[in-house]
Amino acid sequence: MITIHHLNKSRSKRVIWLLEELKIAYTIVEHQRDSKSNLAPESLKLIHPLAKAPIIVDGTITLCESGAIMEYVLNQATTDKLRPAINSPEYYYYLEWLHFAEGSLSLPVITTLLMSMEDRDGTKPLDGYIAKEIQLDLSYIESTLNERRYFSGDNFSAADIMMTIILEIADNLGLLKNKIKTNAYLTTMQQRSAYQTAANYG
Ligand SMILES: N[C@@H](CCC(=O)N[C@@H](CS)C(=O)NCC(=O)O)C(=O)O
Repeated sequence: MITIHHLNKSRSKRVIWLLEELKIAYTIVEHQRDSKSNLAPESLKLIHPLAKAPIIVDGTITLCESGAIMEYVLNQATTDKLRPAINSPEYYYYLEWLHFAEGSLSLPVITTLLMSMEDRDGTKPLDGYIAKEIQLDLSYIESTLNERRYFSGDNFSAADIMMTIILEIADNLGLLKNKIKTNAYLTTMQQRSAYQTAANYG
């Protein structure tokens, strides 16, 4: 059975909602935000190194990222009613919006939220937040690449294409210093001939 690690006032509402729509059984483990920092508690870190909600655990699978979890849950469902048929025009609209929510919209919305908190109560949620988040993410990437050759395992996948391009920006900003595995991974990706064809376009 799927266990949802739920953080109050968080995106894990998406997962509960989806499971309810699909009438799939689940259990919830509740985690409470720290009353001062509003951040997730240590208990969430014990479940996944990123300590971000939602996280689900189902047998040997532990998964974070709400969009990935939506796909996981839909793959367990006996009906495909909440995901358009692959290759239909609606499927691609579906994919675009599924990724848009976290890939594009969330950055400006959450940044506005954090900035409004600064104005409201004089705290400085942005102070150190970005640097801390980057280190958290880059450490997670480094430890993943320490265990796996590619992001999804032994084989190159589209996930590597998605990750390489954003990691190059991080590298250009000097954020990958001391990230030995990540730097080696980037070099390997940049040696692929298809990458080089794409890079020739500037
Ligand atoms: N892109 C991630 C975002 C995860 C995320 O930032 N979750 C927030 C709650 S909505 C969180 O755990 N915040 C607590 C913290 O950063 O300590 C997703 O869609 O799951």
